[in-house]
Order: sequence, then structure tokens, then C-alpha cells
Amino acid sequence: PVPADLNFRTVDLRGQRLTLAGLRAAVPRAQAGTMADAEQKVLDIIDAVRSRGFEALSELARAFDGVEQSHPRVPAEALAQALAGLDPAVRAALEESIRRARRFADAQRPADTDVEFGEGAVVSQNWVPVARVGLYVPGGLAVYPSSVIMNVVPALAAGVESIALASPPQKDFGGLPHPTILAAACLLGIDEVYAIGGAQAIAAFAYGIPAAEEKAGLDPVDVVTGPGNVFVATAKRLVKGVVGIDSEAGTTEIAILADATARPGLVAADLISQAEHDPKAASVLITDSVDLAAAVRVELERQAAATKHSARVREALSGPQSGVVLVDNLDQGIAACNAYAAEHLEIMTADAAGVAGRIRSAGAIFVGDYSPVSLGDYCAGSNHVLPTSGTAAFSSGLNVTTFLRAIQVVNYSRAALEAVSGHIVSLSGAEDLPAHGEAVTARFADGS
Ligand code: HSO
Ligand code: ZN
Repeated sequence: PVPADLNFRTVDLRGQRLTLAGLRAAVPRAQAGTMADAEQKVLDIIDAVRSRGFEALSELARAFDGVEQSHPRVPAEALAQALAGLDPAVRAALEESIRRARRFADAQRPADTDVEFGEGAVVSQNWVPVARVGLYVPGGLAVYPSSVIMNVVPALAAGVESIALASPPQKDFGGLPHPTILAAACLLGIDEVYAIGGAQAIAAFAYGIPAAEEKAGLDPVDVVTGPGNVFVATAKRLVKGVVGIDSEAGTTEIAILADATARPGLVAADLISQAEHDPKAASVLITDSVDLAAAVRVELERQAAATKHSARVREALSGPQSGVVLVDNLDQGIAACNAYAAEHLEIMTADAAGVAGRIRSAGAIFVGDYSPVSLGDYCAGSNHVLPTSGTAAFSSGLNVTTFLRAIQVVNYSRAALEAVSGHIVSLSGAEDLPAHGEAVTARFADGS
């Protein structure tokens, strides 16, 4: 049900000295129940895909996407055709986005390190890409060719050799993913693309699908990444451990920390830009200015009424996950932002860069009036697959290291081992694991 009026709630924290936990509870956030609610449905989907492979995928495509599907692999011709038919302006935009993302991803590659503890005592750390990844690109309420770039570019920069992509089948496009998604994949040289949506795509990547009759199988991957709705985020959480995942990139969130100097029309436009993704999207304004809050409210009413996806936007802004948080001053505002750990945090204050430097938790930070989240969504060079629902407190946005492992390599000479052999024997004795020590002393025994 779409609310008749916009109901952007107010949370007044002024005069309260809240602890981190208190702040976390006070700032609006989607009820923790959302994922638990999705969990049983997602478990059923994962089970079905694991046990019945292609048969389950085609049933799910019929039920969720309304398409008939005998095999989800997108034919090579369809990829080439989509690129040939791509609007030149969109192609130019995708190309610029790719260039920037690539430069930033290349710059993120960590260097291998060697440490020499003495002559002939060398330990190294080598960054090695995973062998195969499965990248998910959403396509429910909107289609996301930009997410193809955000997933694929860091994987390529990491040196991953086998890359598979999945995106939901679209009824209007003959059961294939949206043509702009196929075109973006083709631009990036990705040819293994599947028309599989939601949790079933994550399950297919994690467990693989065995070849059946004449149907080619889908090899399991090592890492699954990509943004998605609550079902995709829940599925990733459930397969974690079987495969690696990036952060939990669920329903979009924007928080804006603004003071009296902020421009209300821009604050409202940015809150609405992310509310447009999903009726469950979160748009939070944190401010020490009652006047700004009032002016933003007026702008939200005006702009939300006029925008294309008005119903969705109004529902998102009116949900319990959205609202304005009033704080005493910027210090309290910064504390609230750090507690909330937004996926996207915009700073619209005097000295925005100084304030941004004091933020400790956010998926990505957008500094000043000319760095809106939309810039990061499409063309900043940064990644838009970012941790949501507070997981920015311990995880990072998608980047090159998502696809790398750090392997430690130990290479000691005889003399270097001998120099520490006494310590090893002492510690192996202390742990009552004498065979550990004997493995070392055996190397120095007579005749060895
Ligand atoms: N804001 C979304 C990404 C996106 N926006 C794609 C538009 N297209 C999650 O960060
Ligand atoms: Zn967006």
C-alpha cells in the first residue's frame, strides 16, 4: 500500500548522551527480521538447485521470472547482438565508467612483500587471484549494466581467469537478461553469462550444476559477488563458507550528514535517488539544523511527487528505515554516522573534507556538494557494490582484494633454521608436541 502522504519520520537525539549501542538502536534501520523472514524461502531455493539442478532452475525461472527456459546459458550471438544494438551514448558512458573503474582497480593491487629475518631466512606474502568467480547482476525493479562493470573490472584487475556472470531472465527479452547487461558483459570480454535470477543464481554458482543429458554443466566458483535484494543477500550469507563472498550488499542505503550550510534541494534529491531503488531502501538525514530538516522535508514532498518512481520512493521514505535524525552538533552527528555505518554516506557540511576525515564506518564516503552517490553509482571510478545494513563496521566495498588471497611463503636455509631450532624445541616442549621439535633436530643429527 502506497502511503497517501509522505511520512518521513523524525528521531530526536538532541540532549541524549547515547552509547554506541544506544545510537545503533536509535538510528533508523530496517528491522532485523527481514533476513530471517527470507531465510526459509532461500534455503528451499538452495536445496532445490543443489538437488535438482537445471530442472529446478527452469521451474524457478517460470515461477519468478515468467519465462520458459531449457538452458540458462546465454548464446554468444546474443551477446554480440546486444552490443551491436547498444545506444551509442550508453556505450560511451559504459566505456568511460570502465576506464575509471579499471584505473582505480589497477591502483588497488597490493604489492607482494618479502621480509628477511636474517641471512637465508625469508618469509613472503604473495597475492594470488582465485581461479573462478560468479558475479551477480540484479535485474528486478531496475536493470543494472553499471553493476556488470563494478563486478567484472576488479575481478579482471585481480587476474581471475574464469569469470561467470548471472542476471535474471527478462520476459520482454525472450528470457535473456536485459540487453544492456549483455552488451556491458560483451564490452568487457565476458562470454560466460547465465539468465538466472536471485537466490537461485547464488546457489548455482556456489554448488555448480552437473551436466545433464545434452546440457552443459555450470562449474562451481570460488567466490560469489554482487549486489542484490534481501533474497540475494541472504543467499550469499547462506553459501558463505562453501564459497567466499564479498560484503553483504543488500538493499540500498544513503545517509547524509548535513549542517545548516547544506542545500535542501540537493539533500532531498540525493535521498530520493537511492529511495528509487527499492521500497525498502533506506534514506537517512542526520543534521544539527532544525531549519535544514524542515526545508528538506518540503523538498522531499515536492520532488517525491514529481519523480518517475514516485510510489516506490514515497514508500521507501515513509518506511521505518528512513527519516531525519536530529543531533545537538556535528560531533554527535559523526558519532551517529559511525554507529549507523551506512552503505553510502554523504557529507554536506562546511569543511566537508575535514568532517569526512573523522568518519570511521561507511561503505563509501561522498564529500561535498559535487560528489553525489549517483556519481559513485556510475562514473566516479569507485565501486558501487558496498556493505549494507551496518556491515560496513567490519567489511569493505568490492575491490581487487575481494578476488585475491594472500599466500605466505616460508623459505629458510639450513643455517637460518639452525639459528632458531632451540626456540622451536622449547615451544614444542611447552605445548607437549615433541615431534614438532624432533622434525627440526632430525635435520641436524649426525649423518643427515
Ligand atoms: N546505488 C546502488 C548501485 C546502483 N545505482 C546501480 C544505480 N545503478 C547500490 O550501491
Ligand atoms: Zn543507486
